[in-house]
This record gives sequence, structure tokens and C-alpha cells, in this order.
Amino acid sequence: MTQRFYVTTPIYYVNGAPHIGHAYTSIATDVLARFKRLDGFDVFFLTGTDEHGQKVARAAADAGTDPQSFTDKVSADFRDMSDKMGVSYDDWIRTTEDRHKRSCTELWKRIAAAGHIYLGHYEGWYAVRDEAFYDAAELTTAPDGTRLAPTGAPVAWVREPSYFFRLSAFQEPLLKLYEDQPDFILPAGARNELLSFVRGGLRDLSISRTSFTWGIPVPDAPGHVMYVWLDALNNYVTACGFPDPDAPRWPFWPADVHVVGKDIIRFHAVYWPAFLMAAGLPLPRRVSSHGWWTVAGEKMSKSLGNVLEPRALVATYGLDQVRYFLLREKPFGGDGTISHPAVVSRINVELANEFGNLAQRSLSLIARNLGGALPARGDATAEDRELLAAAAALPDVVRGLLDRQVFHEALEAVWQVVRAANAYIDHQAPWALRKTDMARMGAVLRVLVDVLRVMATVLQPFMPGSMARLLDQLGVAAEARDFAALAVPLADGTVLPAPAGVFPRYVEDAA
Ligand code: ME8
Repeated sequence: MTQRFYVTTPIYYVNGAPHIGHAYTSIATDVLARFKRLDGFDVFFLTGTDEHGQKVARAAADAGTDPQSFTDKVSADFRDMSDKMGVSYDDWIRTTEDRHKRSCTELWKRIAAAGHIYLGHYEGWYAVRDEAFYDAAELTTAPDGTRLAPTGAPVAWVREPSYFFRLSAFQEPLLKLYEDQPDFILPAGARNELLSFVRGGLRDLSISRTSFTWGIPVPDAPGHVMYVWLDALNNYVTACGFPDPDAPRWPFWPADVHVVGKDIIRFHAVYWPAFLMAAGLPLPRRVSSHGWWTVAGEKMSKSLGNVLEPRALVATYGLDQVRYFLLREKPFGGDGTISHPAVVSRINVELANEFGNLAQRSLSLIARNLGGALPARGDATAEDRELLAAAAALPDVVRGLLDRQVFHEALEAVWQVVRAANAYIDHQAPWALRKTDMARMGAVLRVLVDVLRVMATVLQPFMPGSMARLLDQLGVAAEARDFAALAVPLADGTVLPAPAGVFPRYVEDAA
């Protein structure tokens, strides 16, 4: 039976325009989805938008529109951005859809029926920007007297009737979860932080609000709307058809990986499993968190005017170049910075020189000297065998690394083979063999084509468009590009199309 794989991005708040941070999460998740598809899995890849709550309601009011028209417009813009970034999602969920309202109502009822919800009064600090409650002890005071959350978001004192979720009852079950599934939270740094947070004790969580109406009504409780995080997290089961056990996608639950930024790990690794335990539903297998992008060392902000628009970056550098940079430049779990020279260097050194030139040199020697016909392998030398073995190991190596979401290590593993192949071509010098030993020249070029084929195949999830063009040039049929197809050698004598560079150098505009 085909194995299933369910992977998600966070659903993005529609209070403003998409930026490179959102694109980053979606591209990383896309790489996982594409890899698993090539590995023969039945994949469900979910993304979408988080549309309720005070933050979005305020943004709509500031724009002078009603929240529904506002969210329609911004959600469509996020969707356009995802499409332009090559994000191959299978479903685009919006929390204002009826299917989601039905699903949240049912989730609430199950948690309530199990005795985990009670009515009380909330009094405390709330940050609309984070849609989160904070303890007084966590706050700092700005020079102008404003009280600030640890994230820098201003907080306001809130006092209103509220339903509470008995989060305190889940401290032990959560600690047991983290212990039984040591990889439930990755990377280890994020896990350790969360462990000490949960060990410190959990307070019951306010899960309804009465001071505004832009949310999903709490069943049988006029005036209460659900806390936006309860609503938002539940999107992951809504998309599987919850509460219908016969929904075609229900077998995808529980999710294999929720990819999230480090800012929202607590919601995904504490609140979400606790809600699911309370409702008697299976828990996701992994929450994988990533670090933060800054722009030339500065936090992106509207006031600094340095917010990077993903579609504009693609127009400047090219889609696959941007995708490659984001996953290569920094360790997934750590922070990193984007700057023009850093992007240009990755493009010109690694993509154009090391990888693109290798393909171009090999394929043009075949075109010029062999009429474009794919040469046969010769008797393998030790060098041939070493390079071929390094390439043949790549699918397994990359699979192992992507199963732990260490994207930069996966690309580094491929690049070790790229560098080895460059050393090989320089040492074998097929252009010189042309005059002395045509048979050996053919054998060397065939080794290079076979190695390029494996590299292009495993790089498809990262750079789908460019690798499709390269696989065309290598004579690999469109239906033979998954990992299983690597077992079948290319046919000797296949006439390859005329080679054309896949990665142009980035040349600074003289103007
Ligand atoms: O938190 N660097 O939505 P959101 C890297 N709606 N990633 C970044 C980033 C940056 N500078 N800025 C944002 C929400 N991100 C909730 C989620 S899920 C049930 C609800 C990414 O629009 C990162 O993945 O604020 C972060 O988690 C996400 O955008 C937050 O998007």
C-alpha cells in the first residue's frame, strides 16, 4: 500500500502583505512535499490563511473595509505569492470557510463534553499583534511607558468573561509525549526551551473572547467567539475532513510534520497537542521549527522600509535561485540574513560555476564530438567507481537529512558530489582525451551524465523548473524522474537535445 505523508505550513495572518519569511516557510515545506512525491508517497500538502481575530479585524477597519472582503483580497494575494514561488500545495484552507466553522464547532463540543472547558473571567495582559496572553512577570516597559511582551508587541489589560481550557491538566501528558517521542519537536534547541516552559507549570488558557465578534461563535454561548489560535490550529484537521470519519482525506490525519517558525512553536507543540488529547484525537508526529530571516542584519519592518517581497526577489534573481538561496544559506533551525551580495555569490559560485558549468561542459562535449549521442559506459576505473558510488548514495543521504528537516545539510551533501564531479572532470580532461582516446572520452562523459542525472533528480524538490530543463537535456523521460526510476540506466545512443545553460550568471546592472 502506498504510504501517506501529510505536511503543513502555518496558515498566515491576512493582516498585511506576504513577505520573504512567509515564502521561506512555504518553500521549505514544498521541498518536503515534492521529495516525498518523488519517493512514491501519497502526499497531502496543506497551506492557507488565518483570517479571524482582533488583529485581522483591526487591519480591515484600518483599510476601511469589512473583514470578509478584506480577507478575500489578502488571502488571494498570499495564494498568488505561493503559486509564484512554486509551492505545490494540494489544498488552500481559509478559516472563514464553512467547512472550518463546522469543524471548530465540533472540536469545541468534544473538548467541552470531555469536561475540559469551564466558564470564568479573564483578567490580564493581551498582545493583539501576537494574539497571545502574557503574565505580568514576562513584560518590560518601553521608554514611553508602554508595556511590552517579550516579542516587543504592546500589550493591553483585558477583563472580560471567558471560557477556559484546562491546559493545567495536560502538563504531565505533554511531558510524557516529549519523552516518548524525542523527535516530536525539532531541532533540539527548540525542544529544550519548550521542555523547561512546560516543566515550569501550565496555566489554564482563555479560549473565548467577548469584546469583538470577528471569529467563530462558541456553541451555545451568545457573545463569545473562539480564541483565534484554537480556531487556527484546528485548520490542520478541518482540511482532512474533520469531523467526518469517512472523508476521503481523513486517513491523512495525524500530520507527519507541521513546519512552523520558532515564534509559534509553543502554540503548536503545547496548545495543539493538548487540544487534541482533550478531544480524543491522534497527535501530529512532528513539529519542526525554523529560525528567523533578517535583511542585511536588520529585522524586517515597515518603518525601516526593508520588507522583502518574495515576488520582487524572484523577478530580480529567478525563482529557483531564490529557493536555493533560502534553503542553502542558513541552517534551518537557526537565524540568517539576506543580502544582495550573499544571493549573488550563491548564484554565481555554486549554481552557475560549480553546477551549471559542469553540466554545460559535459553536455557540449557530447554535442560537439559525439553528435549528441549518449556514449556507453566503459570499463570503470577506480575514479569512475568512486564518483558513481557517491552519486548513487545521494537519494538515501538526502532522504535521511530531509526526514529531519536539515535542508542546508541536504544541499551540502549534494554539493560535495558536485565538487567531486568537478575535480573528476578536471582530472580526466575529456577534452584532451578527444585527441588520444575517444572511447575513454565517451566513458568519462557517460559517468558525468549519470552523476548529473542523480544530482538533478534529487535537486528537483529544491529547484523544480531548472532541474526539469536539465533532465530534458540529459535525455531523461518526463515519467522517469522519480527516485525509483534511477535504477533503470539511460539507453546508450539516445540523442540528447542541444545543451543550453540552466543557471545564468547574475550580472550587475551597469546603470
Ligand atoms: O503566526 N523569518 O501567522 P503569521 C522567517 N497565523 N520566517 C518568518 C519570518 C521571518 N522574518 N516572519 C514570518 C501566524 N515568518 C499564525 C499561524 S498556524 C495554525 C497560525 C514565518 O502570518 C514563520 O513561519 O504571523 C512564522 O511562523 C509564520 O511566518 C507566521 O506567519
